[in-house]
Amino acid sequence: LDIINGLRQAIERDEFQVRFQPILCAQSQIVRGAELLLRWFPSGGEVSPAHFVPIAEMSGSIVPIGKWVFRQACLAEREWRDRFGVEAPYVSVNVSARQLNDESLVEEFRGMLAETGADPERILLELTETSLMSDVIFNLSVLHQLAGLGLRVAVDDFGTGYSSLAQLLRLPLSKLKIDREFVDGLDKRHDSRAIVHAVCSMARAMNLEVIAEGVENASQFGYLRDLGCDYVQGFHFYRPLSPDEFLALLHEAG
Ligand code: G
Ligand code: G
Ligand code: MN
Ligand code: NA
Repeated sequence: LDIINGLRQAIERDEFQVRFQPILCAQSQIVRGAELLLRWFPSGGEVSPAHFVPIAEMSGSIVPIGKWVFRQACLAEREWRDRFGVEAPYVSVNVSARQLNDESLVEEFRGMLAETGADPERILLELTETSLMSDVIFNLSVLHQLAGLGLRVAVDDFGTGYSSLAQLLRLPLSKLKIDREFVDGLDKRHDSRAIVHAVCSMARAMNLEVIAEGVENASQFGYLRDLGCDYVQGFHFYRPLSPDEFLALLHEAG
């Protein structure tokens, strides 16, 4: 109950912060994007999103929180592009299934894009495979409206759900994020290599780019590069960084 009420007041109390985890081109290892990850610091502590996001989804707070998060993504996109021009990284943002059921979502996103001057084509919405398949017909219409704003859509945690190829082909997708579980298995299990290989070939045939998340060592990275994965993200490269740390990294690289 404390957490539910706390989440309801967290925005006005200014308790949320964002982190950016760099996403690199697998070939050049240049930073091309970043995933925005939410952090909550209620008075005297920190609560992990793994704990509070499911509660926010259940209680409905994820709707206003998700709008706040999207606005942070817009502000970041605008700032990075002002500083770095065409070389600026794109920003990737997690969107919960619950947000898609909010009637005002599309208009609110449209408004925030206009207000901030963010480029929608450089904002990637990450939706989990499970949430995309939960209410397929309804989600299809919302996703097409979001894509109509110019926003990009990625399937997060790909490989853990049960989407059919036919369903995937109806979604306006740009990227697949292959789940950490398969990346983790790359240097241990033959079947993980087969799965990553199959996902990369399928994505290429569908004209989608593949991001591997949770890359923790050089051996996993080697497999991913050889298997034709486009982008990599994980502790082997960078942990989630504060906005200032991320900007410093971009300045160093530039
Ligand atoms: O950031 P990691 O640190 O611990 O995130 C844990 C989980 O919380 C992941 O499943 C991640 O997708 C989710 N998450 C992190 N930030 C956000 C956010 O802004 N919105 C939503 N819906 N989920 C988030
Ligand atoms: O579910 P989603 O993919 O949005 O989750 C992102 C989560 O993965 C965040 O909690 C982030 O901190 C975490 N993460 C990012 N890189 C790594 C990694 O290399 N290993 C592990 N175990 N977790 C990671
Ligand atoms: Mn994600
Ligand atoms: Na994921």
